[in-house]
Amino acid sequence: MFTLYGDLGSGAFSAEAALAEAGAPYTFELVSLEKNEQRQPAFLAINPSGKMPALRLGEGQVVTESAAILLTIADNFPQARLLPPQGSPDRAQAYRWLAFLAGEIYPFVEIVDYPERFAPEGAAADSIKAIARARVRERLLLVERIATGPFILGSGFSLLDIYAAMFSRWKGTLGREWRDANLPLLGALSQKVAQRPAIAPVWERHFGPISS
Ligand SMILES: N[C@@H](CCC(=O)N[C@@H](CS)C(=O)NCC(=O)O)C(=O)O
Repeated sequence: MFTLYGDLGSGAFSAEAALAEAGAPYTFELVSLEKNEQRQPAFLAINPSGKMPALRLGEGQVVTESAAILLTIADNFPQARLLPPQGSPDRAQAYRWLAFLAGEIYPFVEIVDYPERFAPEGAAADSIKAIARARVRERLLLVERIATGPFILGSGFSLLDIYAAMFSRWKGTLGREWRDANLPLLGALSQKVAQRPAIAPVWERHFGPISS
């Protein structure tokens, strides 16, 4: 049994969708971002960096970092084929874009969500937020260009689709109007991800109906 810690609509979506797609047994422990519970001692004991998601494996060990969690789930459930075959060109592309989303985009989400953490005394948190949002948009547009469909990789559905769809749903980070006008392919991809039978209920809990 796995235990997933996180909030609805957060990075925990990607981990939960992967667990559901793999048919893994898991429980979901809610950690409220609104109540700042990720910074309380109970959660810091699970992930000292105060970030979600965190996944407790059956043996009790904890894995954090969303990309590491996704790869761990793929490793644990090879029959779910959450990644293209090992050694294939598409496997390399899956690693490439997972790393891009995790390393080049996710850190800017913290700046958009919590600009005051990055604004020294007197600095304008609003302009820092605007700059970070521009970087997220610019980089997600690179992912939009490769999402030619139906899935990002020619070999078919993978973890990358779950992860990219999640980033494109964060309308608070992207701005809903901008997202709808600029990410049509990621929008179509999100529909596909949201409609997968195992993921559909997870998507609904985290993001509501796909149209919103
Ligand atoms: N590098 C981390 C980033 C995770 C992250 O920033 N998660 C957000 C929620 S989507 C969070 O926990 N934010 C709370 C905070 O920064 O206090 C990962 O990939 O898991």
